[in-house]
Amino acid sequence: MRTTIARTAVLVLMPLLMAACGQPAPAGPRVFFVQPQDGATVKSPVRLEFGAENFQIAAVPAGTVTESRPNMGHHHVGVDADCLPPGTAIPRAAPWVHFGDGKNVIEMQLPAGQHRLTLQIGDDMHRTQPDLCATISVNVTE
Ligand SMILES: [Cu+2]
Repeated sequence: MRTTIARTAVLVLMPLLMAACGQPAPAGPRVFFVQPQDGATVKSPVRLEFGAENFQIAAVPAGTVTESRPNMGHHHVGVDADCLPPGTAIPRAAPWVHFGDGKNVIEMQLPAGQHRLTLQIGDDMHRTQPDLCATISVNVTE
């Protein structure tokens, strides 16, 4: 009797659970390191590769840019830097590197030791966007 009730419950609940799982919440934009992995031990020069989802990576238009295109931007890497708050103009100076050409890869020279790498999206005006930042740690060996 108890088994029957349990089986019935499973038969009734499973389709509901599967239906719930089959409909993922709408995914927001995301930026991440394709490589290296967080916590990796790497040799300099270190190949950094960036990925983005639900957000378009594009080169900054040529000439004077006075406004940003929506949902579009480029990568920036800060060495031993933290995520800047949304709406901040990313400095055009160390420790930040701009990828205004739309690239998503670089061979970066890093001194040996533990480093924090922050990947942050900036729009055409190089301003940070909400939730579009990721930080990893790497251990660079000689
Ligand atoms: Cu920039």
